[in-house]
Amino acid sequence: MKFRTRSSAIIGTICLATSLAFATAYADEPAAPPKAAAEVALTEVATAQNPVAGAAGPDGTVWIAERAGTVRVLDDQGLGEPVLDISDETSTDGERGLLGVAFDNELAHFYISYTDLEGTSTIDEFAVQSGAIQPDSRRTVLTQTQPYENHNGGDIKFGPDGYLYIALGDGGAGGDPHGNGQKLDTLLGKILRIDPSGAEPYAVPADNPFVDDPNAKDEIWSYGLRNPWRFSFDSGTGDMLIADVGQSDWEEIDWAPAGSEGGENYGWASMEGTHPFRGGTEPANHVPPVFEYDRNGLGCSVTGGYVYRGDAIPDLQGQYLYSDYCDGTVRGLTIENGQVTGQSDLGVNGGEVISFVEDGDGELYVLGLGGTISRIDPA
Ligand SMILES: [Ca+2]
Ligand SMILES: [Ca+2]
Repeated sequence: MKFRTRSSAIIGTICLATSLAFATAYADEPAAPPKAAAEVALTEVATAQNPVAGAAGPDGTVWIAERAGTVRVLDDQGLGEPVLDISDETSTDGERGLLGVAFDNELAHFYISYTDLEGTSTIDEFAVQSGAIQPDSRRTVLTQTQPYENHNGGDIKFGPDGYLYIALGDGGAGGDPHGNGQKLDTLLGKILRIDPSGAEPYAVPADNPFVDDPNAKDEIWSYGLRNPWRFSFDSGTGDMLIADVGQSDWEEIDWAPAGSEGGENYGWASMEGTHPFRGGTEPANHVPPVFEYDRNGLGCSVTGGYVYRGDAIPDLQGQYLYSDYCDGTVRGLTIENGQVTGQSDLGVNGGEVISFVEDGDGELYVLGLGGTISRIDPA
C-alpha cells in the first residue's frame, strides 16, 4: 500500500474534514480477519478537471461532474466536451462546487447539486431527451443556505423507490456549532427524501418519517450526520450505505436495510462514530456505524462507494467498496444483516479518491480529484 503526500493547496480547499492530523494518517490496519481479496486493477480511462461525481447515463454512458461546474459524458470514445457548463454560477470556495449529479430511474431527468455564488446548496433539474440535456427545461428543485464553506454534503441519488435522496452536511465550521445534526427543524446534517415529479417544486412522500411531526422538517429521511460524503443504494438489495466524515478521530460507514422506514439517528454531534463526542451523551435512538476507523489507521476523510454488483469481477460480488481521500486505497467490506463479516484491501490506489461511480452494468469507477477517472477491472 502506498501513502500519498498531498499538496497543501488541495488539502486547504477540498479536504472534507476540519481538523486533520496528516502526520499520523497512516499506521497499522485495525484488527479484523482479512477476507480473501479479489484481484483487481485500476484502468485509467480518462482524465478530467477535478472530477468529483458521476452517474450512469443513457446508452451505457457515464456522466462526470467536474467540480468547477461542468458535466462531460464518458463513453467508448473517451470523455467528451462539456454537455453542461454552469461554472459561472458555481462557487468553488472551501469545499463548494458542483458536488453531485443523478439521473432519475427512467433516465428522463438529470439533476445537479451545486453551491451557487452565494454559497447556497442548490438542486436543479433538466429534462433529458434522446440522451441530451434540454437546457430550456431547467428548474430549481430545492435550495439550502449554508452557514460555512465546508460540509456541504451535496450527493444526490435516486432510491429504488423512485424518490430523490439528498445528502446535506451539518453546515460546517467544526464540532457542529449550531447543533444541526440533532435538530429536526433544519435540513442540515440530514439525508432528505423528496419526489421532484410529484409537485412544483417537489412533493414530500407521504410515508416520510416526520410528516406527522409539526416540529420536524417533512423532507428529512435520516439525521445526525456530519458530512455525508457519498451515499449509495445497493443495486442488488436496496440497502442504503452512507459514509460520514468524522471530526478529528473517527471515520464511519452507516448502513440501513432496504426495508427501513427512515428516521435513523446516526448520532452526530453527540457521537463521533461509536464514541461520545466532546462529552456528548449517546442518543437513545442512536444507530451506530456498521464500520468505523480511526485517523491512525486507514486515512482521514472517508469516501463512500458502492456495493459491487457487476459481472466482471466475480470475487468482488456483494462487497461494499470505499476509500479515503487522504489515503486512496480502495477497500471492501462484506456486510451481512447489518454486520461487517469481512474486510479487504484491494491493493490498488486511486489517488485523492473523491467519489465512486456505478455504471449501468454495475461496474465501478474511481474518481481522483487530481484528475483521474479509473475503472475497477479484473487484474
Ligand atoms: Ca413535519
Ligand atoms: Ca454517526
